[in-house]
Amino acid sequence: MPLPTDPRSWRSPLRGPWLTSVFAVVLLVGLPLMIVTGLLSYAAYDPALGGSNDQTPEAGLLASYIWFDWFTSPSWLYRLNQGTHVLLGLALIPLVLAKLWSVAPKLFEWPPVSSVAQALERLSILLLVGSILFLLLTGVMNIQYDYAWGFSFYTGHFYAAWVFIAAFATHVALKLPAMIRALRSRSLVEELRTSTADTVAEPMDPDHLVSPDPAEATVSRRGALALVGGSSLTLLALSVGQSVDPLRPTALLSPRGRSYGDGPNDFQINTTFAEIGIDPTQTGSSWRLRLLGPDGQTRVLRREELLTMAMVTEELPIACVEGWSTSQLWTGVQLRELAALVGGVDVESVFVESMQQGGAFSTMSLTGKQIRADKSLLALKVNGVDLSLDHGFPARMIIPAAPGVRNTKWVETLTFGRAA
Ligand SMILES: Nc1nc2c(c(=O)[nH]1)N[C@H]1C(S)=C(S)[C@@H](COP(=O)(O)O)O[C@H]1N2
Ligand SMILES: [Mo]
Repeated sequence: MPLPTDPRSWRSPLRGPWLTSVFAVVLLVGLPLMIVTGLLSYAAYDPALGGSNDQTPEAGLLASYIWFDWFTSPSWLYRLNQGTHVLLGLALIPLVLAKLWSVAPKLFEWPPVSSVAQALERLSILLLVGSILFLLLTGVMNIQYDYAWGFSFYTGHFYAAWVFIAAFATHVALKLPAMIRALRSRSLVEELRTSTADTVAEPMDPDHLVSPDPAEATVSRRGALALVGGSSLTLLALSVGQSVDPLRPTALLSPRGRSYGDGPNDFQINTTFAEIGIDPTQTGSSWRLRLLGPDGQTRVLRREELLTMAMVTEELPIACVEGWSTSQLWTGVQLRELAALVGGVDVESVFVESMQQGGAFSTMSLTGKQIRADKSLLALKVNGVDLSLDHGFPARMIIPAAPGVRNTKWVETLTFGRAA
């Protein structure tokens, strides 16, 4: 049997510039959308807040596109952004694999280097393929297994994204003319009408995608496109329910897609109360909310005292970076009212501390914009009843338009500051 480095070992008659370009043009639309939503997601994490929020203090130029504080409205902004990023990413997996299959002979080309220009092109392909597989793999693992590796998802996915962006831009610049030419070489409508029996290889091409010794077709181009498109749509259909409340039970591929019963507290939980090991007696009548102001003012409030303050009820989403989201009716005290209690009318930051000891999400910083937003709440209730322990009883943050991770549960201390 010939080795994969031998062009004669690649015999599918479907392989050729036209089919590769059909996959390419879909990716050319999809991947930039992945890049934009990905970069926006990173901006939503507000790396400028530093401290417990950001694990890429060396990002430098790579984060220089973030000249704004993340938005606080519309409240569904992060939900839409992240739902798009994750669902589209899942749907693109079959396309990426099909595209790689279609250019496989090139990936195995031998000798590996024949000229300087070709060496540079191959290097960009290596970075392109390596980074996209890394991004898809870490993305899927982040959804399915929460952080099952030795590095931070946030850091790894971010730096790999920049490798990908550079390699993708290079690849598009080099290949765009060939893609357009190949797309013009055949009619899509005609391909979709061609049966397997009539499927023959494309004419030999300068890039050597077409097999020098094509076998007989076992599937038509129409069949191949249907297989790839069908796989994408299936992944999408089995995942979309994780971001759309009424479709929840259809999200069979999503770890948090299962249905949760009909009670007011029956919706997704990433981290349960039992998992994080807070002593349950701490959430009882001895619980106090501590407020620290920018000039050293302090207030200590019992839950009953908080409940006598002006209550605001808002329908607001929790939208995790993992793509799942859910909208619920939260009731609580506006964050800016709490700031006012400790003299913080002009505050520009708040440091939130949970009763949870340790773990990446036990502390969190928020911006002045987030403190001032009408819909930023310290929530005490959800859907008309007290929060359950799993949802953060006695109190949790609910920040509009922000990533779910901003919604710290089991809040104990809020420290307001003047400097951002
Ligand atoms: N104290 C604490 N708050 C937390 C978390 C946590 O692990 N600990 N998880 C965060 C994350 S990642 C999300 S998406 C939201 C929603 O998670 P939940 O479903 O566990 O409430 O809560 C956030 N608040
Ligand atoms: Mo999350």
